[in-house]
Amino acid sequence: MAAWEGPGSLFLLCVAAAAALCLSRATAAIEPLAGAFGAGHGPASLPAAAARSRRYLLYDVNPPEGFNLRRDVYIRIASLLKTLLKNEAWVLVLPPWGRLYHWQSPDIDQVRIPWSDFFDLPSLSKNIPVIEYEQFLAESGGPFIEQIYLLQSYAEGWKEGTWEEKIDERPCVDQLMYSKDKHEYYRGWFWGYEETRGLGVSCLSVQGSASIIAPVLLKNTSARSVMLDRAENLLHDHYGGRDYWNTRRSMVFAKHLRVVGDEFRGKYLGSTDEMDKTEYNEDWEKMKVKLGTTVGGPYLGVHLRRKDFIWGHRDDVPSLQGAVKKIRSLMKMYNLERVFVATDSDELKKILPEMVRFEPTWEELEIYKDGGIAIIDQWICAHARYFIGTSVSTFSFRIHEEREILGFDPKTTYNRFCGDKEKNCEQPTHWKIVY
Ligand SMILES: Nc1nc2c(ncn2[C@@H]2O[C@H](COP(=O)(O)OP(=O)(O)OP(=O)(O)O)[C@@H](O)[C@H]2O)c(=O)[nH]1
Ligand SMILES: *[C@@H]1O[C@H](CO)[C@@H](O)[C@H](O)[C@H]1NC(C)=O
Repeated sequence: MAAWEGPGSLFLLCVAAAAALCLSRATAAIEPLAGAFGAGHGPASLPAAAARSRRYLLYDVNPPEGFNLRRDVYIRIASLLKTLLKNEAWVLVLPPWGRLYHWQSPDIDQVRIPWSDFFDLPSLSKNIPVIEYEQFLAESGGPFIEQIYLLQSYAEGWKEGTWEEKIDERPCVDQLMYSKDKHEYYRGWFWGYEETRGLGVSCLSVQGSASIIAPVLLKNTSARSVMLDRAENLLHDHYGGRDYWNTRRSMVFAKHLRVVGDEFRGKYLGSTDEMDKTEYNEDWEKMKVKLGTTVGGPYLGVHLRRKDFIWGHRDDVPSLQGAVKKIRSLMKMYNLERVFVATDSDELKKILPEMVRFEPTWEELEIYKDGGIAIIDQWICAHARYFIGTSVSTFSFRIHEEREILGFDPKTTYNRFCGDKEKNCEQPTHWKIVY
């Protein structure tokens, strides 16, 4: 109990009695704080009174989804948060990382990972107010989430040709991943925080973009903390628009990871920002490089996704020999002597011995974790003179965006390997950055 004592003394009184009642009374005191907490205010600058009255948005994503799709869901939720902020003071609670299917390195603890291990929090805060889960526990009064909405699609599906945005409370379609304990609290997977409990769970069928749920959060519930589970069911408010890019630009990688990537470039790839004349500003709001002006380091950047992609997307993924052939031809064409490869398999090295790879020591892996190593790989690929990725890999898509932000010529970015027998090898779409 000690973990959540303190500011939330009200909760202590409530636990034994009808908690939900106590909580709804507590939330009735919320005063609308319109304008008092717009985007741009870091959470640290909040006066205590405002911190007490703001509402908390939490979310989670379908467990099998990978790191890079989750980064995309963050952008959708950030857009929802901006909509909420037009009416009330809300803060986004960053869902701790962990238990991801791809993060399989043995013997390292990979749950309850805070966002600051991977991203620069002050940068995120310049876009929307965010706090880590631990801060939520400290300031909201305990490990309780008042209302959980499980998002699902409509049981009846949607009739072809009649797309409409809608949201309704509906019976849960799938078996609930939450179960009631003997105190009537909901237990479930809360990012590895076993003491966290939910007070209410209901299912919402949803078909539409993220902000469609804003009226529900503002009007249908007075819960102070609301979690949207299976948040990937919400679509983008406006994919590729200015708001999308602002959020994307605010997702600056944590400095310690960028530093490791930069040192590696300097040491093994003959590439530094000075030598490459790359303009970089840590402050994403000041980062606005004209497309096509960035040259990058003297190496080819490759992302070759293997593992589950070999059986998942057969036609559009090359054989190893096919990939090596393409790599060698690109090196020749762009007159590059070095090639950096980011990949989730060890197979390529055997037939491309000259390739450079970031191979962490055990200690590095323990510190940066699988997610951090993936980011270092992405950062190095993002600085290559020419990049080629894997078809429909969100890992590759995130590299495209990083290069778009850095100001590379789209021709050097939106490229992918073709399957050996692929007839119509369509190249990735250029999503032009909007400021
Ligand atoms: N370090 C490193 N990890 C990789 C690489 N490729 C894939 N991975 C790991 O495998 C995961 C791939 O899953 P995602 O991040 O979802 O990206 P994706 O390639 O689109 O895969 P799916 O979304 O599962 O279809 C990454 O998060 C990494 O953990 C790579 O080149 N380098
Ligand atoms: C929200 O409340 C309105 C008005 O009471 C109601 O019509 C609507 O169905 C509710 N929506 C959800 C998703 O519960």
